Amino acid sequence: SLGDDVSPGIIGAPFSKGQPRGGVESGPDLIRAAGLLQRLQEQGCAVKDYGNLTFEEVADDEPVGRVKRARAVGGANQRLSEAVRAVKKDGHTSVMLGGDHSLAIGSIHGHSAAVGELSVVWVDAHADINTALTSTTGNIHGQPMSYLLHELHAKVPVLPNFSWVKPCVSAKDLVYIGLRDVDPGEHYILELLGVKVFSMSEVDKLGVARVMEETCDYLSTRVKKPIHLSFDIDAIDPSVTPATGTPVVGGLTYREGVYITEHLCQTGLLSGVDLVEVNPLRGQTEQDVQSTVSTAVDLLLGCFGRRREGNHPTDYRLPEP
Ligand code: 4U7
Ligand code: MN
Ligand code: MN
Ligand code: MN
Repeated sequence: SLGDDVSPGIIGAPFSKGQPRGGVESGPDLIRAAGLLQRLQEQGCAVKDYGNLTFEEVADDEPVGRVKRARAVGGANQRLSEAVRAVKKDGHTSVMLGGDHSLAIGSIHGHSAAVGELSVVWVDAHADINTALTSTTGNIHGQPMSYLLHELHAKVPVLPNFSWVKPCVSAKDLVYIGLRDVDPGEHYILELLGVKVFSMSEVDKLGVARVMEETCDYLSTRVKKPIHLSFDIDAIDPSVTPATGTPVVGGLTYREGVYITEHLCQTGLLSGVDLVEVNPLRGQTEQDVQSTVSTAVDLLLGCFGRRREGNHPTDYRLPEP
């Protein structure tokens, strides 16, 4: 069985200030309460829970230009970066439970600080590559990739509490899957940098199996780098995962989402995972929240060896009559 050779190290990041809606800070506890740790153990994973990070209150976090809560977001991500780095140094596959997607800054930065150059697979309805200056909302959860890419370094102002962030990802090592709500400035950046994008149109055209084949071919044409998967739950269709802050119609099916995680697991290169933007306060009913959270759990199980055909421990023996 898969699973016995990988050990997830779980970090909860109950942080919401990369966007305006409360509730997303409950994500880590909800995902744990849905049985993530037990389910990972049942499938043979030696899982370690590092608990939830705590974040300092920031007084007078006035907007910087249009950008909101820069000091809080910068401080939280600095803390997260250190935590992810430590989990990687302990030998785990890091699993960051958000929280909003601004947390990808610290998660990817810390992952890269521990292991060096990474491939990043970003599964999302959105590209989250606005710079502080192209963003029309000022919400940093729509900007994380801009702080991480070498190629955008000269276009990104240094916000307060962001001086520790050093770009650590190359545009050629980034693949997007599931895009369907991309701002004009973001679309310009993606084209300018030649970033590999499988929007929902490509998923429709090629099917998810070819998308994943092409994703892995593309990422492994040069050296095989450890993979960081940053999974925004809003990549999945809101009929399945409605409890999220920025839902967009026309998303991935549950099966397409799970297939992506199964495929990345089978590469043997998955080294860090983010699961972000689960917000129980954005669900209309209890069922909305349940469906969103249990999909998040299933995506994470797929990352760590769960196969829909079934699994069994390598030392499984039939009982003798
Ligand atoms: B998420 C947006 F303008 N692009 O920048 C922005 F449409 O982490 C949305 O993917 C960002 O959920 C969504 O605010 C961020 C907007
Ligand atoms: Mn999104
Ligand atoms: Mn996102
Ligand atoms: Mn969102």
